[in-house]
Amino acid sequence: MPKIARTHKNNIKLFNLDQSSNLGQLKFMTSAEPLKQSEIEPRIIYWAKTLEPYLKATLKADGNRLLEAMRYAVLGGGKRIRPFLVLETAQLIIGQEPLEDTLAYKAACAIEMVHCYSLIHDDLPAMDNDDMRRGLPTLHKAYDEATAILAGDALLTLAFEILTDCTPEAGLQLMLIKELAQASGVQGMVAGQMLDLAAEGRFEANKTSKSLNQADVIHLQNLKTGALIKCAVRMGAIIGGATPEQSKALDVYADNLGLAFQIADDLIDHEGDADTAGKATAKDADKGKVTFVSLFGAKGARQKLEITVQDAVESLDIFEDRATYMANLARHMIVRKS
Ligand code: GRG
Repeated sequence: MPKIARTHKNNIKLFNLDQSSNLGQLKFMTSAEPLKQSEIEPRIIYWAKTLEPYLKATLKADGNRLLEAMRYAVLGGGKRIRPFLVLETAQLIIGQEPLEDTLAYKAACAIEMVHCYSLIHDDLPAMDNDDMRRGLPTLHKAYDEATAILAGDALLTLAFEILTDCTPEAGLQLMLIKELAQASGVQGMVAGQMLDLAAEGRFEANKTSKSLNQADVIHLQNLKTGALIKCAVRMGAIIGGATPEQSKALDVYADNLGLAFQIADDLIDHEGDADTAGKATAKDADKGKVTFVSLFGAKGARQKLEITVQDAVESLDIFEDRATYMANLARHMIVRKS
């Protein structure tokens, strides 16, 4: 494996899995009042830390180049937001702390693998052509393009293999497989990526970017980013055995969280610095991309973010103070910098 020095100091600070987690009860607030970064970080680190052994066990090092590349992409940091959502939602419904549920951890591994595959492929020269990801050289820079394509392919298929072995209950297995397949492919993330490239004018003879309206941007982002975030919450709800009323509330939460996540991402691209973000910023404007910032301006995008976070928080009312961490994750979108 190529020796790459980890250069992104903030990544280490925020997601150092060896640091001891302060799991004290987080403050519960009913408004969308933004959190300080530190108020949700312990919980993000907690789930990331408990997930890590499962990821490492699934991707055991054996000197094989393909597997090493997959390990580089998966084990090299990341906030693990989608696993957070699977595990936190399952725990919310099951009501057991700590969560002793191998199924939930396997589902969390599976969705993180799909997410990592999407990042590898998104960074390729044919897509977004990025050199940095999670504060490290992107996979095709650290290895080569062919290995990066194949590592992405292998992660995607491995995700589904994990789900075929996650529970003896065949019906439950199939529900999880269907959720992840629908969210990842032609009805979800891949379709969103295709719309994104089309909006850039990639498939036009003159390569002119398209002018999208707000509804177009929301539709595109719901598919590209929102579908997998919603899938994470839905997988947690399925594993926990949520009631129809709980599932409905969680769907509303997930829709708003996905939107808030994307608006925050647009603001990071517009205002953030590459060192803190762990990836190149100021790319959207250069490409003439229509984003929430280009549609509403930075101030307007921030207002929309706050309203969306408020909606996400309110959708959790039926859980009273048991959904504090999930509400706080939504509030975190207002201050997130990476
Ligand atoms: C190539 C099939 C295919 C899909 C690509 C997810 C995606 C679709 C592209 C990523 C481009 C991007 C930056 C989208 C904005 C939202 C997003 C998914 C950000 C990255 O997710 P984080 O912040 O990443 O959760 P970490 O590194 O923390 O896991």
